[in-house]
Amino acid sequence: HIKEGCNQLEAKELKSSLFNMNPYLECLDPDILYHLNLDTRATNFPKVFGDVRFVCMGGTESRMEQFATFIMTEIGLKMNKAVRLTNIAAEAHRYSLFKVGPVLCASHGIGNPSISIVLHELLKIMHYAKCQKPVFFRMGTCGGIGIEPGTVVITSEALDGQLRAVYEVVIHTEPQLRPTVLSKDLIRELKSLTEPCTDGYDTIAGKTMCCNDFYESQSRMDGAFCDYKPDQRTEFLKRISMSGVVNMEMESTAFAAITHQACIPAAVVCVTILNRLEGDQIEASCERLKDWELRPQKLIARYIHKVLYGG
Ligand code: R2B
Ligand code: URA
Repeated sequence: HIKEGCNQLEAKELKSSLFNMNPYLECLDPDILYHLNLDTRATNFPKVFGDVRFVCMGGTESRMEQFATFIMTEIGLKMNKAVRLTNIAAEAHRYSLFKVGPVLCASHGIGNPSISIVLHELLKIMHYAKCQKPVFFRMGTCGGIGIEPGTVVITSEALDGQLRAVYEVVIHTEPQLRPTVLSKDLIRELKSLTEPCTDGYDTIAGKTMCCNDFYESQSRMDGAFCDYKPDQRTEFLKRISMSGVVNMEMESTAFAAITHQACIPAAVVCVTILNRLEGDQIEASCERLKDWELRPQKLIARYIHKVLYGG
């Protein structure tokens, strides 16, 4: 379904509220957003998604459904309690997508490849719907380095496994390094919304190392393979800690680079679920993990509430 004349399309900017969008999108009719089970012919994007101002992403489908329900009451939208929110992307069986007024909640799975796919499709939703100045958040879990489990970390810089502030994409066999830039204003704003005395836990800003694996790349000793010794693990964790890294997770570089490429302000807020200086296994109970996972959600909800209603 390539529109006539588009085979020789000159690269030109589409009129969009986003920057650097693919000029060839104009040639697609429809454009099928395969992983979200949406297409531009079947769905009126401006009508369905035009009012979206906040896109909130997190790893799992259930956490994003929970956040969607939570944010609904936070922003004062009412729904019959017996009715469950609809997962718009359910039929695709890959990611979940919930819309609560101006808030779009999407799951992203594990790792940069997974989040990058859904980010491409979410950005195309923003583009086709002509959303004005959306803000993106990733809320998640992470391993803390030398900090109390349960601490919330707002990422100041997203670094890759080589401590570079880049997201590497290999295109036509060539690595391209895309800068990972997060919004300094958002970090400041989020920090200002913490309530250290009443929250009962710390919220700090610091560098995040984004790894392509949970086990070896994060220097765990409990993976199926392990070619290093405990003292090498300790040396690695201490070294990255000395360079300002306070936590490790698996999506922040793609998230920061892709949102930056579209000039979208974005922030990463993760709760630490263990202190890696003390171990590798996640020993916290399910109840405790559930409680910790709410912490990034609460902070982002405060931000959304403030933007929508002030004070
Ligand atoms: C944090 O937790 C997940 C791995 O367990 C991964 O998605 C991440 O970034
Ligand atoms: N997620 C990670 O990627 N690493 C951890 O240690 C915990 C959560």
